[in-house]
Amino acid sequence: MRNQEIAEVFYQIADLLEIKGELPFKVRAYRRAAQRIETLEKDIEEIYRQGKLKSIPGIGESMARKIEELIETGKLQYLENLKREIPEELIRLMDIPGLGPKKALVLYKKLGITTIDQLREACKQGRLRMLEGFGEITERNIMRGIEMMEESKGRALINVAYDDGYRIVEYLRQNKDVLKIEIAGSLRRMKETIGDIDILVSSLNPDSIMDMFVKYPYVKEVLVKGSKKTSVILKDGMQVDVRVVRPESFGAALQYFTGSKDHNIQIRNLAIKKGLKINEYGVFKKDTDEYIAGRTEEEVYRVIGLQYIEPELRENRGEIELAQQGKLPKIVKYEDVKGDFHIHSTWSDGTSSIEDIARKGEEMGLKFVGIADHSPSLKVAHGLSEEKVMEKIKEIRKLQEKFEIRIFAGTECDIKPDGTLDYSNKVLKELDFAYAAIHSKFKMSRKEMTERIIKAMENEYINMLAHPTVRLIGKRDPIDVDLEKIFEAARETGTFLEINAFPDRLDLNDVHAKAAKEMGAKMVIGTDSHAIDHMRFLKFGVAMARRGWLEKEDILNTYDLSKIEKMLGR
Ligand code: DGT
Ligand code: CA
Ligand code: CA
Repeated sequence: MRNQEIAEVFYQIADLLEIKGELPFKVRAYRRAAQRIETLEKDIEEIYRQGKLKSIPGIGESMARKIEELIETGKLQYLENLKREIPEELIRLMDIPGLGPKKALVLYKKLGITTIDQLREACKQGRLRMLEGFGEITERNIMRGIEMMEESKGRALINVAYDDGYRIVEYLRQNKDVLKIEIAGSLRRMKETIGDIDILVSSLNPDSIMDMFVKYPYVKEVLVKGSKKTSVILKDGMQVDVRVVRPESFGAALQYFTGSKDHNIQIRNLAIKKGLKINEYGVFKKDTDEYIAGRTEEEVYRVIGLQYIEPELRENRGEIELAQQGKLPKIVKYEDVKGDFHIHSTWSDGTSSIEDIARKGEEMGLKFVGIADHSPSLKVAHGLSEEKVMEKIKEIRKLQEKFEIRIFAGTECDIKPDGTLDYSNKVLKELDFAYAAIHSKFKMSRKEMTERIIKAMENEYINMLAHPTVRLIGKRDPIDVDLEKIFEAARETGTFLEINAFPDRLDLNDVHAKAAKEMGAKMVIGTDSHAIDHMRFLKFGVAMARRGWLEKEDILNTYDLSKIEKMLGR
C-alpha cells in the first residue's frame, strides 16, 4: 500500500471518530498522523519492513499496528467497524470543504440529508440557515464548498502526480527497449494541478514497453492497450497515458504532447505561415510532405523560427511572440534556488528539530535554511512566546557552530485583524528575518484586508509576506484583497512576496507572480515545511516562479549569503 492510501484511511478514521464525538485530541492525533504519512519522503512499506514505523513522529504502538494490518491484509478491521456505526453517505458529505463531520451529522439528523444533490437543494432553499450553529454565511460557504469540490474533481495536487509519474519513468527505464523517456503534458509544464499524467517513450519495440507498463504493480485498471497509446488508472485513481513513438518523431511528439493546447495551436499556425506542417510525427514541408525535423524539441522550435521555449512557459501567454524575437526571459533554473526560508521546527508545530532540518538542507545541497515558526496568537500551532523566541535564537546560534549550512532564525509572525503584529519590534529585530502572515479572520472586506496587510508590510522588520492570498487548492478560496495594491506596497517597502511551495498552497501562483514582477516586486520561495520530508517541495515553488516568468534576480533565495543578509537589513 502506498503512503497516500494509508493516509486516506487515517483521515477517514479521524472524521468518523469526530462524528462519533470522540475526544478532540484523539481525532487530532489521527489527522496529524495522516498528514505525516501523506508527505513522507520514504515508502511507508519500506519503513515498516525495517521495523521503524514508530520512528515516524506521531505514530505510536496502536497506529503502527493498524499500518501493519493495512500493509499485510489491505484492510483494517477497526475502520470497517467504524463504518458500520455511521451511514455511508455521511462519509462523502464530510469531504465538502466548509462542512466537516460535525455539521454533516446535524444535516443528516435534522434534515435527513444524505447526498450532495440534496444538500445543494437545501442550500438553495435556504433551509440550512435555520439550523442552530449554521446561519447564512455557513450556508453560502457550504454552497461554495460544493462548487469547489466539483471544480477540483479529477485533478490531483502536483506532488502526488509528480511522485506517481517519476516512479513510472524509473520503472520503465529499466526496459532495454526504451531509447528515451520523458514526462509530457501538464506535469512537464508543472501546472499547479494535474488532470492526468502523460509519458512519452522513444522505442523501436513499442509492445515491449506497453507489456511492461500494464504490469506495473500499482496499476488498478487498464483502460486501453495499444502499441501507440496505453492508458491505465493507478490505485490512487490517477490516469496515466503512455505513448510510444519512433526516435525520429520523439522531439515532435514531446512538443505536441507537452502542450498546452493553446500554445500548440499558435505553433501550428506559425508553421503553416512558413509553409510547414507540424504534428506529433515531425515537421514537414507542406507541399511535398518532406520530413525536415522531429528528433528533438530544440530542432522543432528552430525550424519554425523560434527560440527554444521551456515547458513551464508554454501557456500561450506571450511566450511565442517573444521567442520569435529571440527575447524570452532567462527564467530561473531549479538549481539557482539555494535555500528555503519557510520551515517550521519542533519549536512550534513542526515535527523535525532544527538540527535535523539543517542536516537535511546540507544533504539537499542547500546553502541556507530559514526557521520560521509561528507566533503566539496561533495557539493551535503552538506559536512561540517572545521569551521562547529568544531561547530559539540562542539554540540556533549554538547549532550554527556545528554546521556549514547557514541557519537563519526567523518567524512567521501573525498579522492581527487590525494590521498590528504578534511580536514587538524588540523581538523582530533580534531575528534574522521575519515573515508576516494571515492565519485568522479571512473574511474581512477587500479594503480592510488590503489595509491590514499593507500595514504589516510597512513594519521595518517584516521582510516577507507569507502565502499572500491564503488559498488552499480545492479547500479554501483566496482572501478578498487588492493584489495590485499589495504588489505596489511590496515594491515600495522592499517586502518580498512569498511563492509558497507547499503543494496545496502554491501561493503566489504563476499568474500572480508574473503580475507582481511586472509591477516591480521581488519574490521569495518557502516550502512551509512542517517536517524534513516536506523540504523536497522546494522545486514546486521554483516551478511556479518559472511559470511566472521570473528570473534569478527576482528571487531572494538565489542571492549569495552576504547579499541576502544585506536585504534582510538587520
Ligand atoms: P491535464 O492532463 O488536464 O492536466 O492537462 P494536459 O495539458 O496534460 O492535457 P492532456 O493530458 O489532455 O493532453 C496532453 C497534451 O497533448 C496537451 O497539453 C496538448 C496535447 N493535446 C491533446 N489534445 C490535443 C488537441 O486536440 N490538439 C492539440 N494541438 N494538442 C492536443
Ligand atoms: Ca495530462
Ligand atoms: Ca493525457
